Amino acid sequence: MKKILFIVLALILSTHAWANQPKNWQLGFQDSASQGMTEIVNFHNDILLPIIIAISVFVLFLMIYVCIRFRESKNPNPSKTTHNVAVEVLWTLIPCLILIVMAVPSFKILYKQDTIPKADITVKAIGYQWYWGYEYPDENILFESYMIKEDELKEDQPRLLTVDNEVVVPVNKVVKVLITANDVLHAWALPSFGVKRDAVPGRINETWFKAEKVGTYYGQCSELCGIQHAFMPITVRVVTDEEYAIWLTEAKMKFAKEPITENEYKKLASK
Ligand SMILES: [Cu+2]
Repeated sequence: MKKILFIVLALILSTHAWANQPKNWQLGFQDSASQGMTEIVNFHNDILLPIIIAISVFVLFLMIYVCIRFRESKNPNPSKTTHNVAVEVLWTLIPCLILIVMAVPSFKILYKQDTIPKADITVKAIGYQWYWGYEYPDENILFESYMIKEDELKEDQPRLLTVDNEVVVPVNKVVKVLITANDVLHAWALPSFGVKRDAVPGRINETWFKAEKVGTYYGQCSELCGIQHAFMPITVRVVTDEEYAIWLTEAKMKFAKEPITENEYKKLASK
């Protein structure tokens, strides 16, 4: 009995610790950690899923009914009807109405995500083949973030998702993310925050999130970008304000951008 209790407890605790990354045999979305993602999850669960289930059940019922009711032995002389105006109007109108019912809340969420509130922190993510570069433009910080190989992982570090330098942001603050790429198309995606934007060379896309829970969150490049597309994960660590201040001081020393020399400046200017 004690053993079973222990196993159950271990299972509960272990699923808790893994809450922000994909789980084995997972159904549905990863746990939400921002209001934006909560809205997406609710929209899916409360509006989309019931409609999808209703349509699937209805079509299945129709097919079974037709197979039984109009089988050859029961119905040897089939009807020659080819048109029925009432039915045709209905099967156009009803799907239209269903689409409108889905579109209204969908656009509401979409526009909300598209309007970036006043940002507390700005992070720029730059996609490279095959790693991410991060810049905190207001703090003069610039660093690269590479995946940790499987044989170098420490305990509790998830495979294919752990990086050497994580993005660190404070909890409950609006983080604006500027997203671009330096070579080919990539995409910066973080399921728990409901964030996914293409990283396009020569152009900057914007998005934002406000993480509501302290923790480590994992995402992956989500645009096929070459042979190592699967090996450029995104790790965001959400910390308290105090921890963020400490990290910032350390990061400023560790990742400070080299100031540009006068010679380099002249070279650039003459181009
Ligand atoms: Cu990529």
